[in-house]
Amino acid sequence: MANIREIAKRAGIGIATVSRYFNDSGYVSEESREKIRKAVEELDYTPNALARAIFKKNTKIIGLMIPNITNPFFNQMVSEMEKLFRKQNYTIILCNTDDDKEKEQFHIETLRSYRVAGIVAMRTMTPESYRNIDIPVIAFENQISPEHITVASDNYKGGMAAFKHLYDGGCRKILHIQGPEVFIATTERLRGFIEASKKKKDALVDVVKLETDFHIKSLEPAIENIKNITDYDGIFVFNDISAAVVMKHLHDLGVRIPEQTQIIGFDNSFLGELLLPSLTTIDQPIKQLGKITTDLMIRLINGEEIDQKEYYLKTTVIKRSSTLGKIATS
Ligand code: XLF
Repeated sequence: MANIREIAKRAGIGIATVSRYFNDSGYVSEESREKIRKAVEELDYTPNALARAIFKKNTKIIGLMIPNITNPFFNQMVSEMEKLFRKQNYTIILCNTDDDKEKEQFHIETLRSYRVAGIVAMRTMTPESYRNIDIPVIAFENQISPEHITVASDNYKGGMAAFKHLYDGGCRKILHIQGPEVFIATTERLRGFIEASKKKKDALVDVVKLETDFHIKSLEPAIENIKNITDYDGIFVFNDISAAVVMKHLHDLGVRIPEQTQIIGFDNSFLGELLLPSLTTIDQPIKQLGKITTDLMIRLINGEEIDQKEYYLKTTVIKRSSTLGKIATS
């Protein structure tokens, strides 16, 4: 394929002029324009949009850092944002970090070299790497700094609602399976759960922490290792995908859900409806989370100063068949 050097040669004018023409970055006489147009036609030249955009520093590309591409919740978040960014004529580049700091740093460098217009950093493991870059960045869940915008669900209230729902459904020996501390969202869910449980003196509460890479193959043994899991009449699992694995494990042990043990997850990803029994869960409002994140990003790209830095969206109990409680509290 022809390049601009060949165009310049064919048109009989300098490369700098041809470059100015393609980048719309300075004066080019009408006579030269005509010669360039003719050369472009003769050589069947298609200017490289990315190269041009990089040069002009105005790519219509957003980098989306996704912590775990196998998790349905993040699939749904990304689909929502991709749809909304596309409506604004932006394309996304999806970077899977696997919650790995080095992988994430590598992706940040790549996105910077592509001169992306903005980055959405979901559950970042390396907030410091975003602090001094000259691209708009929005954090989802784990914060970057007080100056950066953070969007998340109200995980604290969601944790409270999960406890209340199990308690209202008659559970008195309740286990919370907690996510890793580096996931701020799950630490907030735990905090809400504990806070709500303090008000109910007749409830016995235990917490176990899961530390795995959160791929199904690693989740299974981690959950099988939880001691005395059959002692509880209610289990709040920190996300839907882990709740699905807990349900499978209990099923294998012959535990009836919800008669013997009630289960509540967190996310309201599409997975919950497919399980048997279907999973009661705390809804993270995926559509609104996606909308607010894309809207804020477009505003930042347009150079707007946004004073409000934190956006925590309301969560709701979605009652299905894995629990007995009737009242949907939020
Ligand atoms: O980071 C949290 C933990 O897992 C995230 O919102 C999720 O609930 C997704 O499954």
